[in-house]
Amino acid sequence: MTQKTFKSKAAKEFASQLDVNGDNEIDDLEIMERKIRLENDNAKQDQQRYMVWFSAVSVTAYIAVLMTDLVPLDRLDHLSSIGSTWVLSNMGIIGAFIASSAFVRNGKG
Ligand SMILES: [Ca+2]
Repeated sequence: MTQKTFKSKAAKEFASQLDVNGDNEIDDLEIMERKIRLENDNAKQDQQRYMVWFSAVSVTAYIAVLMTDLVPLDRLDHLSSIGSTWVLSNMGIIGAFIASSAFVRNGKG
């Protein structure tokens, strides 16, 4: 096995992050752990995007259905209290996602 050299400081820092146990060697287990961690982070971010899309689409559909004649006026009172909670909680999910994305993008997270 040949010794690898790193030309840039960023590459050296990245390699030092891969060396989890600090023995100055990057073995297969450390690379596999990094790969699994990246795959898990990617899956988690996909899940968050799906959740936000579901929230946005479901709130839009809820409001659209309320605007039609599908819901009789006498049933609207029953739906208004749970509907406002539904809309506000979903808007909270969307807002939290947007805020956390901006926070991470700005390099603070
Ligand atoms: Ca190591």
